[in-house]
Amino acid sequence: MQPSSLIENSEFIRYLIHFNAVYHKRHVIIRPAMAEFFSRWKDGLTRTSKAAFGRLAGLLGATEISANTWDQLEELLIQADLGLETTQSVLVALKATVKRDGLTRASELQLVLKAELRSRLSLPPVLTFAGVKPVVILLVGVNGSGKTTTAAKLGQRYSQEGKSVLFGAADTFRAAAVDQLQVWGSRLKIDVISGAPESDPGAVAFSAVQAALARGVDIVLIDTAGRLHTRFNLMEELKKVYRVVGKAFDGAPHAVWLVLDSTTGQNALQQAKAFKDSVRVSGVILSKLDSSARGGMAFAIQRELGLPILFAGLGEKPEDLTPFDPDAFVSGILG
Ligand SMILES: Nc1nc2c(ncn2[C@@H]2O[C@H](COP(=O)(O)OP(=O)(O)OP(=O)(O)O)[C@@H](O)[C@H]2O)c(=O)[nH]1
Ligand SMILES: [Mg+2]
Repeated sequence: MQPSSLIENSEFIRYLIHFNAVYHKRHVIIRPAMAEFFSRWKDGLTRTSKAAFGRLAGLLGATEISANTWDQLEELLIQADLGLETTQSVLVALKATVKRDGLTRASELQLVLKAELRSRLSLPPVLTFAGVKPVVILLVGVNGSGKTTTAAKLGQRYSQEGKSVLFGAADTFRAAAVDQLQVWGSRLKIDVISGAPESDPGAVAFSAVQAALARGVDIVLIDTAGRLHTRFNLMEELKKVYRVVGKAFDGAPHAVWLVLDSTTGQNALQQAKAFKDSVRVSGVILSKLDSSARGGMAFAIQRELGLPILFAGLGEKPEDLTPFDPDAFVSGILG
């Protein structure tokens, strides 16, 4: 996505995109060393890389570029879950570059492909929360996508940055959901605001924001129940949570982050469209990239939804969340 279309995403931008030097400094301190950082991405993306791009070296060997090269490349990109539309558009762009630069050898395609894929991913906006307190972040997504784990990961990340954090356990649907967040809360020393089982999730979210206001907390992470994007009533319930949070604190939620399970591949696009239609989704978190062979869906997310990918989940532990890095991602999947 181009910066201009990011800027159109105005509500989100109002609070979150701000190139702030202080944040950059902190960010660098908590980031692992560069080599470790890249190897983490590489390890995390092994499955996608092996499943789809493993054949790339063989395909782009010493031969001349032929119709067969294009057919095989097409097959490979579809297999990597780039989706039909994105695959076609990548191929059109590659053919144009090959023609323009007079390339004839298949081996020369590797770099062109890398550059083309990289150009389709944008750097995540740098997130700062200057002037907003508390920043209210709603985590949404289908069942089991990784919302609660992501809440824990974000909680740890923001705590380490020196921010005070509060969890709102607005998943009142699943009996064990509150316990799960409470376990994370006690491990990470983050308080959890919860309600009675089967109570109204909007009421819990409201209480969490009120508690954060009263306590002067910096960030409230509201975990919501997993819901199928096709279930009308559940999506209406989510809209209500969104509205109620706004009543507790004007302007909230300041971010709605959709947690997408990378292993679902192209189906994640349908989910994302439905969530985007219901609540103002401002960014995507790709969870489980480490156990996915379908990481190529990231390209379609950016192309078709115009949503920034903010973070990637590369494991189950709280430290296994990293800001989305397009360079590391492309290098990782190309192996
Ligand atoms: N490998 C891996 N596993 C993950 C990641 N994120 C979450 N998981 C696992 O995925 C499973 C589901 O995670 P949850 O955080 O409970 O998902 P959820 O969206 O809160 O689920 P519901 O509340 O039931 O909708 C758990 O076993 C997590 O440990 C990730 O980035 N990598
Ligand atoms: Mg959950």
